[in-house]
Amino acid sequence: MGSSECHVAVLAFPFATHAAPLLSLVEQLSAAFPSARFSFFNNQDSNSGLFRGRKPGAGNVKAYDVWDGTVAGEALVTHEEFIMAMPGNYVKAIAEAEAETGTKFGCFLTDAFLWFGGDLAAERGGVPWIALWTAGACSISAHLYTDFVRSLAAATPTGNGLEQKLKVIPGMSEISIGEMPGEILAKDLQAPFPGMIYNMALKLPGANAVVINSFQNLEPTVTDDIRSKLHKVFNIGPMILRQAAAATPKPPISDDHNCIPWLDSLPPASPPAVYLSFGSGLTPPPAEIVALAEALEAKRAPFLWSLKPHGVKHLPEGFLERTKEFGKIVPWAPQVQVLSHPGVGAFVTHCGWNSTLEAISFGVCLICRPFYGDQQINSRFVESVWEIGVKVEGGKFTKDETLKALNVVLDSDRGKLLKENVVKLKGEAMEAVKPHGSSTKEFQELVHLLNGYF
Ligand code: U2F
Repeated sequence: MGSSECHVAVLAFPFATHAAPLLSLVEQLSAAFPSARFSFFNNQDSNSGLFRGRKPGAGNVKAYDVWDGTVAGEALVTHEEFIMAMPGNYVKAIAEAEAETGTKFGCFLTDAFLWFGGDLAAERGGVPWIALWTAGACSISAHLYTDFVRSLAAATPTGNGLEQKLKVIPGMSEISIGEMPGEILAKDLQAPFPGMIYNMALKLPGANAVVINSFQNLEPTVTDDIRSKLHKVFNIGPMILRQAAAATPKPPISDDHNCIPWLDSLPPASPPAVYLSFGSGLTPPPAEIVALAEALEAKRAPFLWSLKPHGVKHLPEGFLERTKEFGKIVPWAPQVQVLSHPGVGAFVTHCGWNSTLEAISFGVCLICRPFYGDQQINSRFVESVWEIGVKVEGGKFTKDETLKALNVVLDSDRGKLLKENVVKLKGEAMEAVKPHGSSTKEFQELVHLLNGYF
């Protein structure tokens, strides 16, 4: 496909789980457009993780490092410092790549956070700008209504009114103002992170298309509404299931800490296992690690906990010894394989979008403790819209509230209903990625659109 060679600039945001879904999209597109070239701009740290084990220059995807503000020997910069180096760091690397190849980029495919993709495309004669939103339609909707939400928040008396539900935003009637991403309610919209997100909300309606890692039946009302605000929206997820259904599925992720054999070794009569993980970068505060540990010890259900060493050191004394018969703690788990294991019955999570979608894809109920960004909205959808899990009461892990949530999900009639709902959604996710499913169709429409440009 693609009559002539097109050179696509792919601009990744190097933090959290942003660059990986973008690379996954690029791989799907590069298979559809074998004669196109994809230059993947990202910081060195993220590129080295993402491209580890690949032959340099293999296929039609090539990684380029953008400067991230570090000077040799210095610690990695913060997100804020990186954002302050933008867009100059990308502009410089793009100019170097264009000089190296002698061709201008004919398309920009960027993480939606990188709002300047549209400007770079316009500077090259109005070539297309395609943006990938790595979270759900529900959170992009929130950003597109930033000015409206801020005006509502400003009109509420201090502190009160943040519980007001956003009934007038289609599909968001269960979400309260206080559950909006912090960047939307930020005092200073010029600060680096809120500024980047606000610019994104202003610029995205100018993108030729916005691609979302979700599927139509998951958020139909929200999606239909954002379709009316953006040029084109392509819901092509869950990408993790699309990958599994692909002709050449990815090799399984390594299981360095033997999580799967451990799950396999649980006796058939054992209660369902609890899996705990808080995404790529979060570790709950020490008091919440203690509360979680106390709840797990009291519950005595098997548990697998992805917890970094700096979190392990806050576990109560003797906890590891006392729980060694039924618990396992690892610094990193092959989460997708864990969630697809039949022995897992509950997922304690921060509700990052990838984790939420992975739980849905494999039919596992969630216990949510959101921290920042879209996580509050995702958790509210989990509890009140899809009814596939519960939020921890009070917003933080305490022993009693965690135990209560575990009991609801694992051992109650409500838990059975949540399980039925998540299994139903899993079925819809699997339908979406079938050859005639909605996400497959929308991916083909994206390819068709790009074919017109390339
Ligand atoms: C940010 O996401 P995070 O990286 O914090 O969290 P997720 O979106 O849930 O993605 C975590 C990924 O890391 C994998 C897991 C997910 O694909 O399978 N993983 C794993 O394989 N093993 C582990 O032990 C732990 C995790 C942000 F914080 C969120 O709010 C956003 O929704 C998200 C997307 O924009 O980015």
